[in-house]
Amino acid sequence: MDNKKISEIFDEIANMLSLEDFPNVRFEVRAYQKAALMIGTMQEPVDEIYRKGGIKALMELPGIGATMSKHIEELVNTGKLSKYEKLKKKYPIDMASLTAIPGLGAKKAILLYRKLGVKNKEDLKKAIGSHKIKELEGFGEKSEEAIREGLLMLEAGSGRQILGYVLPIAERMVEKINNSGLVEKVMIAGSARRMRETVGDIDILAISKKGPEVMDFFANMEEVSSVLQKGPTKSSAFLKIGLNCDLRVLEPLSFGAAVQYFTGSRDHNIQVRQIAVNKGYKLNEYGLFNKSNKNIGGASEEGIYEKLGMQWMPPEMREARGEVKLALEHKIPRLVGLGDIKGDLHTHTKETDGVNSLEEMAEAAAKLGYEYIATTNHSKSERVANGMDDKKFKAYFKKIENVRKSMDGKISILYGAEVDILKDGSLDLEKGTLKQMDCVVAAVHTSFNMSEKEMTDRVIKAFDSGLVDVFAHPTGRLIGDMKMHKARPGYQIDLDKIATAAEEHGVALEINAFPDRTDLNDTNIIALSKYKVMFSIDTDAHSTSHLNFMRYGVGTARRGWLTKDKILNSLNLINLRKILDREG
Ligand code: DGT
Ligand code: CA
Ligand code: CA
Repeated sequence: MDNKKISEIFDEIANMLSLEDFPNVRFEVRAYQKAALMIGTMQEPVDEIYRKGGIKALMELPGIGATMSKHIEELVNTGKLSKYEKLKKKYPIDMASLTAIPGLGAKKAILLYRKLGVKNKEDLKKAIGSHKIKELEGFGEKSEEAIREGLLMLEAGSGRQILGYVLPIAERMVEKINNSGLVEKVMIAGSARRMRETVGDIDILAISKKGPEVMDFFANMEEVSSVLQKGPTKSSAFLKIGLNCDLRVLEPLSFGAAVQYFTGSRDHNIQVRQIAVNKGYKLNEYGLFNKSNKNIGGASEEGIYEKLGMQWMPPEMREARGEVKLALEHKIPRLVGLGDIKGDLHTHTKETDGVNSLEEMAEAAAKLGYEYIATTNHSKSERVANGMDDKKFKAYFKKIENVRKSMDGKISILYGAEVDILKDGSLDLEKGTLKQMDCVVAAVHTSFNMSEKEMTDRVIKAFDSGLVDVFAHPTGRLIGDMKMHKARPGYQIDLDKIATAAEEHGVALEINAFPDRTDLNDTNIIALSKYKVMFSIDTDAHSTSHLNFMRYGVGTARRGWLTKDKILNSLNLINLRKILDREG
């Protein structure tokens, strides 16, 4: 059973439990929500962790206690969970589908069930169609409209899935194919190799002399749900995660051309093919052919670009945004890489809505080779996230001092907050509290429905305080689909004005690496690269395992062509401090 399914079951249990009335039900709901979040955002499959290390290994996972471990065991072994089945009998509602709709939470879904008998999306559509929802107490016209729009938004969803969910699965499949001993080489191509924020299908390429055996192996992989097409050189399967996967087996001499072709993007390929035509060559997925129709392509993609007089470029750049011209001029920049990242400036702990302690977060960051980590918990307005007031921050500061000592120089801990930018542009903590901090991350979490001008002014007013170091997830949009968040369009904001003000005040704009945010995204970054503003690539980790999301932020930065000198957290601590310590 894959992580997504387990996570969904825990989430549904949480939803159904929240309707129950017994002492401490809130804590139990919270435990299921936490477990759902942890498993839904984990990069390793829990069923494998259980099979390898049993209950003990499960209990070591952040946010997973004894009860949850037993539940996972039951799910992996029997495919079912008795607690879940019992609750489902009591509340026969398709909560997962209903609560996935933006604008519809568990409480409202239950009310709709009780009052109108709405059990699933079909029933909901009927209720909307007959305008019965707005008549209900606690709903009204606005609420009905919000649900209707949410439903439309969800159904318009393209069937694409987020990279942070797909890539680890694709990588595991590649590893298994590699370990089969049947292939000489195997790799991921397509949008996943280009680190696009969502993936439509997975493309895998292999070199092998044993095509039919490779395809048998592929067809029998546990990730595969059904085989759609099976031939000696190309097979397609529908995966259990709900995406297709294409596997192609190639000759060594065609591999370079195939890698180039299937990495894409399509628009990039069209431009590259034109370069080949101009040289009197023919380029397709089988090779690069000269005038006498000889394949001069070879095994590597570098070879293809070289023979076309082009510099090789990172896959993230291949979106037909001017990279072909740069490659012809041999001016491809050296993009920022994961190895350039020296720390994470936006992380949470269990003091608010995270699951790990500061010690655990700092240890995990040190293991990643970081020089520093900023601990940036929510401020008081974020009540659902258990945000802290000034007094709590001051107490937390003392705690940081102790953890700093216990870290014994392994890593530096920067004291910070993710402070809310309130509706009027003021910050949710006192000036004195914020001044004491090393790194102030500011964010908009409320009143999304302002006009573009109001929102832009609100944020710039916060910058004017001179206290903000990083502006978190600048557009507020959410792709959704990763249990942490529901899909949501961003608020209206003028990013050009924001970048100008950020430049003036020395505020870095965040590239939030949490896979269902990726905010700023690639197109935002490209649009803003004309400004001198710095970017901060942060994970927004709510657990130690989320610190590994950094690669999605780096991928996004690379898709926006960013070089290291534009990245705040590529600076070493001494240089970072010079920027953070400036007086506002
Ligand atoms: P996806 O799957 O929608 O996330 O995006 P891709 O880029 O992985 O697209 P996919 O899987 O349809 O095809 C993989 C690559 O194969 C694509 O990036 C470029 C290449 N390709 C596919 N169809 C065409 C085409 O009609 N013309 C050209 N030049 N290349 C194509
Ligand atoms: Ca694809
Ligand atoms: Ca494909």
